[in-house]
Amino acid sequence: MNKIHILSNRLPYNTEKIDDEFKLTPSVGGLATGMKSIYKEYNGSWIGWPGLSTEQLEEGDQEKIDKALGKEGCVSVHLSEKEINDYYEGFSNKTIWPLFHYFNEFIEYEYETWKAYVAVNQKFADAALKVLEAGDTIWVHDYQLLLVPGMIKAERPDVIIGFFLHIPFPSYEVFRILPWRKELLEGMLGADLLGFHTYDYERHFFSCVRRLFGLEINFNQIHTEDRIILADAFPMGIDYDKFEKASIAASQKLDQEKSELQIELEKYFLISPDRKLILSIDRMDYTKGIANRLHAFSKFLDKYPEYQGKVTLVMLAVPSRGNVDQYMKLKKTVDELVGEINGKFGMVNYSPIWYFYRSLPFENLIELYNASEVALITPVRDGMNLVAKEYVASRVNKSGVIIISEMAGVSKEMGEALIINPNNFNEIAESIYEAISMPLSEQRERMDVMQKRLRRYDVFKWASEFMKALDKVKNIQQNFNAKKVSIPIQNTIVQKYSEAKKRAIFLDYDGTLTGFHANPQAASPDEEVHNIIRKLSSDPLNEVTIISGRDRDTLEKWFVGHDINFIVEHGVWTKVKGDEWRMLYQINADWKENIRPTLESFVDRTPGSFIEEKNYSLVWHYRKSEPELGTLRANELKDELTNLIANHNLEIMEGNKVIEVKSGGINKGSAALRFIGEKQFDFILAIGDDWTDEFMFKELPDTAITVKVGLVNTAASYKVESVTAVRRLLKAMVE
Ligand code: GDG
Repeated sequence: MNKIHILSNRLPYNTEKIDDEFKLTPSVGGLATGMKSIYKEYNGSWIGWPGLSTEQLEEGDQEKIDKALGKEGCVSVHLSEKEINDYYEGFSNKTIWPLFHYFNEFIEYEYETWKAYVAVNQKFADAALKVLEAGDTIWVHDYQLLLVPGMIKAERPDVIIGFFLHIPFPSYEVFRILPWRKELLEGMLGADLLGFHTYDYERHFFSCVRRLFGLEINFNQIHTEDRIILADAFPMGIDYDKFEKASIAASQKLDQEKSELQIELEKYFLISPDRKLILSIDRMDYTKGIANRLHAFSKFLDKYPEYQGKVTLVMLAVPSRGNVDQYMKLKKTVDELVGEINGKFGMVNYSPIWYFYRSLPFENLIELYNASEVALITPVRDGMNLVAKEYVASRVNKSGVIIISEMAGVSKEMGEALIINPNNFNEIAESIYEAISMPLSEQRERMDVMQKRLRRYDVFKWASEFMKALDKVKNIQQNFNAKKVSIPIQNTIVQKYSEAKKRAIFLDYDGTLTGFHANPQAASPDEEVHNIIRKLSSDPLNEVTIISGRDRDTLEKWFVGHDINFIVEHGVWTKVKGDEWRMLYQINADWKENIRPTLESFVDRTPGSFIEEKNYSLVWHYRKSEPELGTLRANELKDELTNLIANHNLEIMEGNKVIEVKSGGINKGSAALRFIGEKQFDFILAIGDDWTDEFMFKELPDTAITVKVGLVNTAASYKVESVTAVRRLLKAMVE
């Protein structure tokens, strides 16, 4: 069976040395839970750092750890203190983390930590390459390992790679700030499937891919030179059952089984039954909006003094990255704010805020979820936020209200929650009021809908949906490969070529013999193209034809001295070698004056676009425009043109970053057929890249070898991935 491996910064176990042996305790996080079901079921390995630096290990320890973890199917990547410091605490947490969470002022640009990030990513990739076998799949996780997909793909193009980002993907305007933006994106594009929590992150990613690499994106498929990459939103779920069961068990505990925390909680409510708890749980991180929450809570107590003495905020802040400057400052700010608010509103038997700066056992977490009538989740940025989902799953009696920041991914899935802007303290204060005064029936209605959804789309469903998408991308790529000109197919084509007695070869120019240029006039053939065409046309058995949408003057000038035929302007003009230019159809160009003003208005409104005028067509080019605006305007223009050309014998053709209006009834297909006429060719080859070439693929006889450049659906019998591959094929024929 083909295996599925998992790769993440940390392995799903904590390691502790007891009596010279290493004891493993499973991690309880959502990722560990979801992924364990996958890698064990599919017989794969989990590759990651075991959590102790090499300096913390004595001689022989590494082998012991490897052995203990090996039994659980884990492969350790050992890291030194310096590596952890530079790659993890440095580039991952001081550069990528603030950048992806829009904290530009916190970003550090250190060449040293970037180098370490590259080197450690390579270390992870190498560890993966050691275990990967043919047909295997690997699923890489999160922002610490953005380069790994590219590194694995470079060595093992056959392996299917998934990547999931657990934090937001920022907008292009923020992402572009980073000096190493292209490298990071290139690394991610090594994956075959990219998963994000929300559609917003996905579209930010697409926008970066378009702007930084100019790649084509169709729906959610990215077309690179040799692959199709899928990206999609997979909102991560939780182990719903686990929280529900734990919550039921907690509420059924006998007095002697109750935890200290539970006893304290019950005492609190004994003082007055209309007391209420508001809960917040997060890592102490500047992205979580902890200070915002405190300001808003203070505002609430000010505005609604009747709740002083009755409403308490239980705030669990788990220590995180405590040796980083910004985190130390944050801790200080939070400590001071808590002190201030407790000082201002506290009473002898009432503290407005219970503040825990530590992590609590799972059992206590559930008790807090159970006891709190409101959950207050206020991040200023958060990829998803699982605490919100855990709170909902734990509310077995369906009471409780959840307040969520619109900046957390989870808000997209929870329309029934009270959604707030974390910077609007007044709005948060009002939402707290609304939450604690919400009628029970409404609480239950809202909770019920959220629970049903979270139960359905739990962490196991999330993982299986991702796996399904990996299968889908595998199929898409296999379909592409089925038509791809592989070495054996190329050999067959060459064989047929050499056995043939009379050959017709139709070659499109832009995107086929040569790559695209921002300025179409700058795309003249290079020496390699001249050599190929010279060799092809010097064989007396060959009829070589350049078949293009370009105008005749340009092509004739570029190919002066070559003994070849031309079919240009999509078939309007033909020139058989040694003969004059001939117009195949009687057409006129009077219509141009009616269409030109429309195109000009689009040029004015779309910076970077321009009009190219050919004898019988007008072309609007937008390759140099800002990509999203260009695509948007192209759709608008098509729409306007469709109305304009009604009742005229005109056609709109959409090429690669161009929209062309031309006289109707003429296309490369009919022109190529006319050229063949009664001649008896025993080898016909046609190569082209855009949909104007599809006419040629469709109309040529079935025996013709038709080749599409690019990965999209086509009527051609074969595909190649690039201009380079076209040249490779032609060279193989002539050599
Ligand atoms: C990143 C993204 C995204 C917290 N305190 C205790 C404790 N926890 C558990 C919670 C929850 C988890 O930690 C926190 O998960 P979040 O999703 O809220 O946040 P991050 O740690 O920042 O995670 C985030 C996530 O990845 C998944 O993709 O949602 O946006 O930033 O499960 O229950 N658990 C225990 N004691 C604690 O004191 N036992």
